[in-house]
Amino acid sequence: MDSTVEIVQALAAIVGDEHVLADSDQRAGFETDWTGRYTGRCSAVVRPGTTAEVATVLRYCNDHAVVVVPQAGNTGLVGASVPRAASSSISPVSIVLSMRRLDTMSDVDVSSMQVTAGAGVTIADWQRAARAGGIDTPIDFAARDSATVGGAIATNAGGSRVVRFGTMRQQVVGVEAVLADGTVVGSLAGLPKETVGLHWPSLLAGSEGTLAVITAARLRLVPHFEFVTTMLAAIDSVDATLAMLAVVRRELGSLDSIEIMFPEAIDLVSAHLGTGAPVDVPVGGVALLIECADHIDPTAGLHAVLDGLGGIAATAVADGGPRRQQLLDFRDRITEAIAAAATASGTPTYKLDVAVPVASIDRVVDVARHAAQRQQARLIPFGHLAEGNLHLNFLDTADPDEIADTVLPVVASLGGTISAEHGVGIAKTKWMHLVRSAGDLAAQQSIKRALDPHGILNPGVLDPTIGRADDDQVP
Ligand code: 2HG
Ligand code: ZN
Repeated sequence: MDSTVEIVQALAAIVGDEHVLADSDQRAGFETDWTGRYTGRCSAVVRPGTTAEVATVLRYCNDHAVVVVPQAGNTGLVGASVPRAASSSISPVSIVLSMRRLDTMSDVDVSSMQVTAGAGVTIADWQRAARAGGIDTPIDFAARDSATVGGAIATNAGGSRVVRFGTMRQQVVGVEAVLADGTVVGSLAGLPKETVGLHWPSLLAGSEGTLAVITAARLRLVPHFEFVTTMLAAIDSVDATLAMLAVVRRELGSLDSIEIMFPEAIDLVSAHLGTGAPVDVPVGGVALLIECADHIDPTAGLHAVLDGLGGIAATAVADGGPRRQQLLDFRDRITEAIAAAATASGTPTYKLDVAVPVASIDRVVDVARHAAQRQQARLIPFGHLAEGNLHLNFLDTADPDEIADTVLPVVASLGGTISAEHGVGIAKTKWMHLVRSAGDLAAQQSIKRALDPHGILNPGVLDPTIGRADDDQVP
């Protein structure tokens, strides 16, 4: 085998010396994830600038048994985009393939409501381009300034507008990607109807860099709504919240997002922002952040629907401007508040991202609270109400596995999932069998072997054989 130095030189010959970062201080920012929980070592960071360069790099790595960890915004929360120990069973040499330089975008096409974006385009830039064309993106989430289109497809990211437009998977009209051997697959033609065999966007959305490296995508756009009404509401109980959800989903065509925050989350973010919450959340209650967006002012419609409902303790409303941003901050900045608390305590946050049928969210939060109490940890629960998607953040956990072993089987028994929108990465592989049958997992591994026979693409990620205790039950 070639030495690491020879491999790095060969890769530099493909992308240019200045786009290979081999020194440890240059690599550092690419080797540890955003939360500080996942970290590893790579031989170099390689930063291709075109699809052709990605293909040549992958062909070389495939031929020389070099592990490839694709990365773009490095905002992932499950350890899928940083180097890891599992690579060493494949090869001692690994690279982070940084996709950030693939950041070009086509003109926005308003007649098809589509745009083509490189994998390294940030969600915020995608949004800016759409809005400059008088339309909007169907996806939005707090990490928009760093998270990229490629990463969002690879993890099937969701965010706050899923209630209206679906997850990232549903926004990808076409995708261009490179297989491990350098073959370029997919299409950016943007045909809403095209049925000639395998649908690459469906296969690659959620594949977390294990089947191919996404280089560009043809993305769906949606109308821009001139009027947005934002409401932070304190609700007496989760039962009242569920009753309200059913009514607003049925009656409010303008519903754009409905986010849930349990009192622990509101308290933490209020302290972080240095301001009291605009509404007091009653004991046993929750806060909801509701947004309605339309071509006519949706405020009166929102009030009319809520007026007949019980359980609303208090509301704060904004129809734009700094006041809207203030209300949004109580939701958008929770992750940042959690990260600050973790930094202060010196223990990285342990994050679970689960989804259950909405009627069961209270039960899951209860189980999570007890799991936290047993370890004298602190639970910060919040999430996306309509999808029953709960972000269960544990601060100061002594034993994260014990938390997952307690919470995830309950989630599975309620008909839920162990990952809703953050992916599995290396963080949740041990629990995949709770929600996928042995046959299902074996079929997924067969597809992986067919597309990446040497296993160079993101080894360990989504691999159900990693971290499985022998006595685990397989359904
Ligand atoms: C969000 O909804 C993100 O803000 C991050 O999915 C969630 O920090 C988290 O757990
Ligand atoms: Zn989320």
